[in-house]
Amino acid sequence: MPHPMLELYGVHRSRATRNVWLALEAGIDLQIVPVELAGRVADPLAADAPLNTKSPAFLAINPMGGVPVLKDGDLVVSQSLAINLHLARAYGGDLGPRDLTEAAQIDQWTLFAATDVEAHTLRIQTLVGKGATDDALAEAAEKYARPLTALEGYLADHSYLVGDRFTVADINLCEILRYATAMKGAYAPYPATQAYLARQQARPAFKQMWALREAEGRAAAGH
Ligand SMILES: N[C@@H](CCC(=O)N[C@@H](CS)C(=O)NCC(=O)O)C(=O)O
Repeated sequence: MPHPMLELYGVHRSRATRNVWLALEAGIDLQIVPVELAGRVADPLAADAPLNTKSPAFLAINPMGGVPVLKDGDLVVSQSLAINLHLARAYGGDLGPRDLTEAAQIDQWTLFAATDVEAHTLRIQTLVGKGATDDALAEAAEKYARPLTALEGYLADHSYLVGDRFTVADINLCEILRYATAMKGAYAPYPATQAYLARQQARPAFKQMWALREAEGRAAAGH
């Protein structure tokens, strides 16, 4: 679908993955403007530092100092999930809502992901990264059980979250569920959720997004 020039400030190794996945699903041409995470830059405020999340020029665009940020003409949108909702509605065809009912359902699942799931999955990912004990991981998994049990019940008889088709709601939730896969067997007690996530991650656009992310990681590591 023809659309105006869309610029996404960020890097593939960030929450921009969810926007890149959606863009690849919808055939949206998203130009990446590289903005590195400050924590990955030796001296983020040095004169020769690459544009990063602490650069004054980037803070002028997003005072929160977080990527991604979308520029769509004069419209500047931060918050990765809001960016996806906008892209889906404006340029995503059936990835977006067909009516107000679907719009409410997409919002519901997106906010479920942001407010009921993300803190748990990020915590689990961080604990795994720090080499936490099995006990600490089990405790984090236990705290994650409530939203997962609710989701498992829904997915037991739904293939997708909204409208019996793949939508932006699935991208928004799956990218947030993904963090907890750092913990081996995190979704094993939730077979419908595990199978749902595996199905979405088998989509060509997800794999393309992941390849871009890995290529960026290799380039950053200097090989
Ligand atoms: N809720 C925001 C979070 C944005 C955010 O914190 N992004 C991280 C990268 S995923 C970041 O830019 N961190 C700043 C930094 O590390 O300097 C969103 O979903 O866009």
